[in-house]
Amino acid sequence: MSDAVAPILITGGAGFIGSHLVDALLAVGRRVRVLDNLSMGSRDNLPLDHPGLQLIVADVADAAAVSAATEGCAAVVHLAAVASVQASVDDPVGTHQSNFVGTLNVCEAMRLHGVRRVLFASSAAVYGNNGEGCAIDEQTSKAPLTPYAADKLASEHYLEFYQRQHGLEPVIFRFFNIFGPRQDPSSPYSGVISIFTQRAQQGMPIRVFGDGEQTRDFFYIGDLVDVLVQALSAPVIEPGAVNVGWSQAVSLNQLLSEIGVLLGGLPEVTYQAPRAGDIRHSRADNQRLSDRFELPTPTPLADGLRQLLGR
Ligand code: NAD
Ligand code: UD2
Repeated sequence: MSDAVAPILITGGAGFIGSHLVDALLAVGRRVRVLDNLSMGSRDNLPLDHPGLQLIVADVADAAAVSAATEGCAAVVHLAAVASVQASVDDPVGTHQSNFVGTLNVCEAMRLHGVRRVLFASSAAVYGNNGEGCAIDEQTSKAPLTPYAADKLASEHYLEFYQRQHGLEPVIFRFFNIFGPRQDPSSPYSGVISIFTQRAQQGMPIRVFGDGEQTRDFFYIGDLVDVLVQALSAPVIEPGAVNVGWSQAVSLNQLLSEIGVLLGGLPEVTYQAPRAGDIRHSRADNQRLSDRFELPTPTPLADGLRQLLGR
């Protein structure tokens, strides 16, 4: 089956990032197969009546299910993971099944079925606190501080082993802080933008952990999907992971100010103790990203927030 008609497998495709990628691929006529256990993702995120979409409700820790889903695919985008750092601290064994064994199952399935291109969602978490206060490049030494981060880094190493040993073509992305519609705000550990915008819209008090001067490198989901689609068909895969960020530091206080302007005000904002292990400044050096991909014009934070707030 030619690659042009073979489906793209997206593990975790019913989630925040995955479901936007599903939309983008269907829109250009690609067939998509989603494997997701719906532990966080939802059917509501997917156009289930679209003829080009197949949803397989299964666990990436189930090797047979991953193998069956991978057979006949042109490429894999491996997004499935328990994305909560806190969950990995509370249940390292359970989350390891999703966040590492899942990756190993994807590698094995691709080897078995001769599928070569795989995009992998790693995280800036692999850097720990290293590089804090300056732009973090991909050579920054790794210091995974949590089981979540350790599983992401281990997954990177296994993908690179399968590249050397079995000819896989992994594109490893280290996402900084992705935001946009469908990012689930329901957990205290959900993305800060999803939490702040939801609570501001509902007039519920907002809690800032720290003084609000901590900064993050926010990257809108539409811009990320643009890059992922390019990476699926890039003719050449160069070695080495790629940071995904705009190299722009935005503080939580700046974020709150932007939300306040868009909504015409904010609910009560309280400043509490910083979270244990919280990183104060996180900003990507994105030179490699811009060298390897045609970056879209960055979606300004205010525009991304408008999409979220429906304004
Ligand atoms: P998400 O929770 O919305 O998506 C993850 C999806 O994986 C969900 O649909 C969930 O149901 C599914 N899933 C979880 N465990 C599974 C399992 N065992 N088997 C099958 N499916 C399973 O989160 P997201 O923000 O879309 O994250 C996607 C990927 O990007 C994750 O790997 C996450 O670690 C990574 N990432 C995200 C960010 C960010 O800012 N959103 C930052 C760094 C890395
Ligand atoms: C993000 C990822 C994490 C990991 C890490 C790597 C998410 C949700 N988190 O963690 O998985 O990849 O990046 O660097 O994708 N905050 C508040 N109030 C709230 C919620 C958050 O003050 O109600 C603060 C929080 O303490 C932190 C900042 O906002 O200082 C950002 O928190 P986050 O969880 O959105 O993202 P981060 O960078 O801590």
